[in-house]
Amino acid sequence: MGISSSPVLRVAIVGTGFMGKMHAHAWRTAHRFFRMDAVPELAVLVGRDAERASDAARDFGALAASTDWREVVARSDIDVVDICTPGDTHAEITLAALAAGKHVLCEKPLANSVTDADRMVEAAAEAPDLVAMCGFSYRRTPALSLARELITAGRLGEIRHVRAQYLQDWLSEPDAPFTWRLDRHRAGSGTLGDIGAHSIDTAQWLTGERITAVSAITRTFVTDRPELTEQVGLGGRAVDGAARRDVTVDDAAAFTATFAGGALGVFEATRMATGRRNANRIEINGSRGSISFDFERMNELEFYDATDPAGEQGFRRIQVTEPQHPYAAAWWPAGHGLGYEHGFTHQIVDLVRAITSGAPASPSFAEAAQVQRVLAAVEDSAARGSIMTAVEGAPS
Ligand code: SOE
Repeated sequence: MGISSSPVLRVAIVGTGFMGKMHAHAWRTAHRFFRMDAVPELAVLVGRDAERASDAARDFGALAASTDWREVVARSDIDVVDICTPGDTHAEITLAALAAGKHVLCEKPLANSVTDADRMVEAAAEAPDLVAMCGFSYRRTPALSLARELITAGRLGEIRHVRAQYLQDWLSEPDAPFTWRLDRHRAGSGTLGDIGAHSIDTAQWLTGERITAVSAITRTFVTDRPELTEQVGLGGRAVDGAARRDVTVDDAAAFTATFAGGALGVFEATRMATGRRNANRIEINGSRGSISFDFERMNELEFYDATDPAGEQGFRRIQVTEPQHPYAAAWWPAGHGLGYEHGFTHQIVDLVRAITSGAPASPSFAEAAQVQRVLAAVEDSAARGSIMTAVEGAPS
């Protein structure tokens, strides 16, 4: 037994891309800043290409590399399977991992279809002793966690408006190369499922209300792109004259929404908002106040309290770095701030604590499947001329 007397939690990450790298960082960091009843060990990193998996294992701090996720998932010395692959593989890997008695963390969106999402929900329900969480990491940004505390405490009163935009621009260039995120078979959808899913989850989680119906428009502005030569970050490089491949997903989505409690929602998601690198924004207006958040200023939350004295009302900018703020006490002194990666570390902390305490993890697969139903309703509405479309299973 080393310095720590805590048991070891042996983790297998499947996927060596952006999310595999980010999750590895979170697994390496969580127990160094938060007290947990188990110490994660990054036992193996799985990738399709042997050389790339080996290099990534070295760089990400994994003890070993593999190209066979089925063999890894079946190993008796693995406790957690962390799925960081494109959506077309989520269901198959999850079902195998749960059947093998492994806890599962699965990146968002949960699946590429409601059918697959429901299969995953059912498998998780049949394994009540295992934890199954979906990686909507923005929930664990301290400012959004604080927003939820304010809303849950009634500080906004009756919720009337939800206004969410998720704006990126890494696909603005028509010759930004074709990647798996532009292939419907691999990704399930484009901007809608990639980043619109975050807005849908955040809105439902913050308000505690499900979206019940949507009216949507989707658009593909660039219909074909050059084949990728080298992956770099979210995109990559293509050689001059590379063959072009048809884009089979949306570049942008815009939709209105009704919520079960009567609120109205307006949503926009795009990866072609030139100049906006990662502007994940949400504003919620209630009868007693409002919150406003922009991830490009992720350590701040704007809060308007309509009960303030008339002459003192206005949006106050809260720096969410005080020790009493969610997760903040584990990090730096007030005012020093956190980054994108900290939400993923907080996600691992909450997952490990759910595993060691036996408490349910959130977002559960059932919550993530509800996001999947909204995604399906958005695509259905857009395909039928933006007709208002009910979200399957939502309260009418
Ligand atoms: C790409 O759009 C992406 O990496 C998303 O896939 C992530 O979920 C989001 O956190 C950042 O942007």
